[in-house]
Amino acid sequence: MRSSTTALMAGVMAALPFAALADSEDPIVIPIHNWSSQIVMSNVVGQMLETMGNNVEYVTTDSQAVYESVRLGDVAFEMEVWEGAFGASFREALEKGGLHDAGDHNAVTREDWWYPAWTKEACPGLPDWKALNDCAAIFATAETGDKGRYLDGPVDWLKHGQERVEALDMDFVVVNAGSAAALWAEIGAAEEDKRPIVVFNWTPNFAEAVWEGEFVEFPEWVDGCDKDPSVGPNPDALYDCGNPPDGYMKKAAWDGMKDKWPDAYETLTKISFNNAQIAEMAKMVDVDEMEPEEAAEVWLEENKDVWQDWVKQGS
Ligand code: TMO
Repeated sequence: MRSSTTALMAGVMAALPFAALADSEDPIVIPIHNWSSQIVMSNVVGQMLETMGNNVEYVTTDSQAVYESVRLGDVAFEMEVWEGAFGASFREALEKGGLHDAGDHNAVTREDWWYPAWTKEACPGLPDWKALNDCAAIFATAETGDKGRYLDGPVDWLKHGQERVEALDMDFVVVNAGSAAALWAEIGAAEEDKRPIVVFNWTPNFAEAVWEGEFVEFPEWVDGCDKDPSVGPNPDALYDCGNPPDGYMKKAAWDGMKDKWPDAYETLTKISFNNAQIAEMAKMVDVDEMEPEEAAEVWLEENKDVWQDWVKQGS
């Protein structure tokens, strides 16, 4: 079946000397991770590529190891390279070679320690991190003794919460949530009795439309804070800075993609989502409780004007 199609294609190409090279029929493998906007966006892009005649497959992967997978061509691209969580893994893979920066989204991102608005009533010096630390006792739980509890994201997001607590000598214990859903459950539970909490959160996300809140202001991010101990206020420690407050969100592509799927690659380079669009993608799953595939279908249906110029229709 495949070989007769190929033979037929060869005949067609020979008859049309100026025809563009067709994209490969091999599936474009798209990685999926463990937060909603990335899953929905990946499905949105996958369905977009299908309208151009591409075959698409999804694979669930670790969100740090994925940069090695893109580099080796096991997956074709990564749609959400967040500076705070993945900048280090992305830069490391860039240095090894095999993947490249396929452009920025319009979105401006931030990922860091965050608290819902009611927390500030119990700790009025917020959002300053030193004020947070002086209030550590109000965040204590049975699990953390007399230290405050900080609920960090799942371990693969590598937020270095524990390293930051040590670098800044904070009276907090870092507990990793098992999933993004556990973070939302914690905020929801605390809301009932307005219990002060501090958890990992990010923007763009659905959460900003649901809960008012703020990021903790840590010592300002300086390039190298995660690589060079002398950078940041503690001369002997890494991770003694907050994450960038205006971080990028990039797309990363396997170097071989542009030869194997030239049209799909061109589409990938054109795609750029903004904060509102990304927050909406997360909301469709986390608030409206749609399945990601369905959310992607609805998003594409409702936003044709956004994406139609990005795809090339079969000619
Ligand atoms: C990578 N993330 C958006 C969950 O911080």
